[in-house]
Order: sequence, then structure tokens, then C-alpha cells
Amino acid sequence: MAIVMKPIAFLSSEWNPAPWIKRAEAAAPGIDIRAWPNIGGDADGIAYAIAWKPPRDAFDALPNLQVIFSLGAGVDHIFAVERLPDVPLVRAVNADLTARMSEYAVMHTLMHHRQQRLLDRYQSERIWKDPPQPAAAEVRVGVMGLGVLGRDSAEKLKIMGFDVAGWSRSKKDIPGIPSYHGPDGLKAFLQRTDILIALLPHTTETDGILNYALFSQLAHDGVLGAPILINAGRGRLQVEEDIVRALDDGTLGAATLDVFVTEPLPADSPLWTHPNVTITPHNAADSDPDAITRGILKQIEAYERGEPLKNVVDPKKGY
Ligand code: NDP
Ligand code: OXD
Repeated sequence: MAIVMKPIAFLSSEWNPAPWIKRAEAAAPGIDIRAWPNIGGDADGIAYAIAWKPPRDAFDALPNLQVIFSLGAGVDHIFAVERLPDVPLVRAVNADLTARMSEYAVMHTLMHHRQQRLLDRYQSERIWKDPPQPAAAEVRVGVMGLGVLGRDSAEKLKIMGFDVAGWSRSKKDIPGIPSYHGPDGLKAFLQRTDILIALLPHTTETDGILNYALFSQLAHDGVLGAPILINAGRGRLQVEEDIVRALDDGTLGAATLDVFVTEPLPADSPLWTHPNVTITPHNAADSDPDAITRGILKQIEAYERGEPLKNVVDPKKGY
């Protein structure tokens, strides 16, 4: 890879920058990359920021930024920053990340469909019992968000034999996967869903969308007995008290949650110990750091050659 000429700042309030800088230097020897808060006295020369949960005022010190790159697919962590510069914001999209998310969606759908948590309980009690086993084709899976991640997950679940549909903001035409869209299409989508997989971004429109009223509209006549929620999108999509209430009164049968309103999930959250909740630590699709770094440096190189940026976020939509 050729040397990137203009300086780069790595901005994160959460991650140790050292390995990221090492990776970037290995991929593009001679690169000028600094990390918050040690971005140097000549910060007005910094043209690119690479950010994951950047400090709230981090951009104030960078008056001449040209592009912000999100280290994640989601960009809510960047829109949360005050005084965001008016420059293109590019998000992470890569085959590795997509494949990992689909693994998660397929694994947790199968775990609920094949009742693995129940079988684990039987094993711990030395019970030899074979619970009823519906066919995948009898299970209606609904994927909320048919973007890069949702579409791939939906297609892989379809290959597994599930009866898959999806819901998104705009109309989609995906062979074999009926799609619903917009607020008007939501009710019909929910009414035919036994396992709901949320792969939406967090925006003002999707904030708290996974609430009791929505769970009540899911199919309650399915072969699994009660509908299941899998949320690997963002924690702020969900109202956590509503999930507990819905699980306790049977509106939901079980939930797999990878993301939470507060992360790490506080020790006193009732979700930790709920018998019908499976928790994973926001690792549904960990990004391969080398793939992400290479992808960003390639984009900068192309941008400096005058080529258009890819995967630019629409600030009006917020994703
Ligand atoms: P995309 O931007 O490609 O897709 C987003 C999808 O959500 C689109 O289909 C979009 O509709 C739909 N959508 C957005 N707003 C609405 C709305 N108001 N009503 C209906 N549909 C809506 O994103 P990705 O698929 O790449 O990623 C999705 C999210 O997954 C990320 O934003 C991030 O929060 C999360 N994520 C979580 C990870 C984890 O480890 N847990 C890892 C990576 C990402 P349309 O197609 O019509 O625009
Ligand atoms: C992402 C994430 O947005 O890991 O990529 O959550």
C-alpha cells in the first residue's frame, strides 16, 4: 500500500489506540497517525479521523478534517458527539463483519428453534427427554433492517429453511424473502413473525422501537409457543423493562440480547439472571481489526487519488 500523505487522528474514549496505530503503520509504512489525546500541536494538519465512541469534544481540536471514518458499521456513537464537523462520515462495511453477524443470527435462531437452552437444563438435571421439534419451514423469522447485515442474515436463514421475511424503511425486492416497509408495513410484518431479529441502526426513528406494544403484535400462534426476540442492532432500540415484562407475562417466550442501553450491562440488571434471556457482550460481529484498518487506508488512498468515498452515511437519515 502506498503511503497516505495527510495525517490521521485515531479518536476513541474506549479503545486502546496502540494496536490500531501499529496496524496502520504496518499496512502503510511512513503514515502519520496520532491518537487522542496526544494528537500534537499541529492538529490543524489532520485530514482524517478514525473513530470509535470518540470523546465528546474530540473534533473541536481538528479544524481541517476532510473525512471521518467509523470503526464500526453503526455510526450512532459518532452522531452522539457535540459539534460534529460537516464532513463526510464513512462507516465500516466488509464481508468479514457481515459473515460474523449472519453467523450470530443463524446460531441464535437455531438455538431457540432447537430449544438448546432447555436441553442444557435437561442435561444439568440428567434428564433424557426429547422436546417436540418443529421443522424450520414452520418457523416464521422476521428480520428488522434489510441493510448490509440484515439482508445477508435473512438470506442465510432462508437457506437454513426458515420462513423468512424482512422489514426496512424502503421497499426491497429480495428473491424468496417477502419484504415489508415503513410504518404502514410494520403491523403485517410483526403479525407473521415468530422470531424477530433486530438489525436496525439506532436513530431518532428507531429509538425504543422494541417495546411492549410491538412485542404484543408479534405472532402468538406459532409452533414455538411464544415469540422470540433477538437484538444485535443497538441497545437503544430496546426498552429493557418492557422486555422483562413481556417475558414474565408470556408476550415473549425468550430473548437473545447482544446490545444494551448501558454497556457493559450493569450488574443489577434483571436481564442477567432472567431464565429466558441469553446475553452476549456486544460481540455479535466483532470487526477484524486488520480488515477494518486496511479498508479505511485503502479508502483514504483512493480519496487522495480523487476517487469518491464508499459507504458514506446520510446524516439526514442518521445511518
Ligand atoms: P445498513 O445501513 O446497511 O442497514 C440498515 C437497515 O435498517 C436498512 O435496511 C434500513 O432501511 C433499515 N432502517 C433504518 N431505519 C429504519 C426505519 N426507521 N424503519 C425501517 N427500517 C429502517 O446497516 P447495517 O446492516 O450495516 O448495520 C445495521 C446495524 O447493526 C448498525 O447500525 C449497528 O447498529 C448494528 N451492528 C451491530 C453489531 C454488533 O456486534 N452487535 C456489529 C455491526 C453492526 P433502508 O434499507 O430502507 O434504508
Ligand atoms: C458496529 C458494532 O457498529 O460493532 O460495528 O457495533
